[in-house]
Amino acid sequence: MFETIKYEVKEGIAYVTVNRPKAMNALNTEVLGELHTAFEQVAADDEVKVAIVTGEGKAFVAGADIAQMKDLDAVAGRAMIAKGHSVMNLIEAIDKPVIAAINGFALGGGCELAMACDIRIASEKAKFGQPEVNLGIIPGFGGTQRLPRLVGRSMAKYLIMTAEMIGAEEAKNIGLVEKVVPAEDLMAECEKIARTIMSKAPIAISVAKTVINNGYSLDLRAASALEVEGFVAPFASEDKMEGMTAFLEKRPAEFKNK
Ligand code: CO8
Repeated sequence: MFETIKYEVKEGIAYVTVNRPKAMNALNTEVLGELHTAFEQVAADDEVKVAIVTGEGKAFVAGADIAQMKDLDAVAGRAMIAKGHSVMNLIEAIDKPVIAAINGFALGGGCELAMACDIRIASEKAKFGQPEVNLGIIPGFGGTQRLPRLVGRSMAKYLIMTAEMIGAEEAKNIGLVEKVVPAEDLMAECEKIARTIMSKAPIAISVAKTVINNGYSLDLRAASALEVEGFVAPFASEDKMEGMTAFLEKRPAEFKNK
């Protein structure tokens, strides 16, 4: 059903793999459209609890497709940017965690795709950068906004203005990724994290994601009000009763998503 990505669901995990290895998994309009459809499926499918997004071959995603972008005028460029933003915003908006398994180059739109995910795990072979200024443009899939929020304004300006490519360890040091693991352990580590998350109360996970994302750009008072509102749903759930009862009875909790 998909041409440029692979989509598979196994044991509660949706695997979304960008699959244009010959073009370093560059994001053209077709890939963006298919990613959008895939994440709509992630959102709609009750079997899916967590998604893992990765790239086929030696790149995670080496950016937007330069061959396609080259001949776009400003109007078409704006349309492509809107498509990119709708994918990144959808990943953030769905109430299930999305883990980026960054296997290789995460450049430009690829770094931006990773940044839209909730958790970033990098192979020690991964490389990161926002090289758009080399091409005479600026980041266009959220990089000017998400990168400063992750690594601070100064570091974001440094990376965007110099177009420097950094390795996985440095990405971890500046807060761009959470963990670096040997290449061969990347998927197992992401699956381990996914399973850990799946062992928690789903309602708590989804409300935590929503409150963190929606509150992040607000002032502290307004953001705290969001937490108060978000707190109520899991607090009134059967899973809250189960979680607290299980603790007091010294047994593992069995959550039922209720
Ligand atoms: N777009 C299109 N094709 C690409 C891209 C890309 N981003 N990256 C790599 N490719 C292609 C190459 O052209 C090459 O094709 P071919 O085999 O036909 O010559 C093939 O993939 C393999 O690439 P290389 O031979 O270059 O492989 P290397 O291992 O030597 O280098 C790199 C790998 C370092 C990843 C290198 O390919 C590279 O620098 N790629 C470009 C990275 C880049 O500049 N990314 C930013 C793009 S701009 C962007 O993402 C802006 C987002 C906002 C978009 C707004 C839309 C309007």
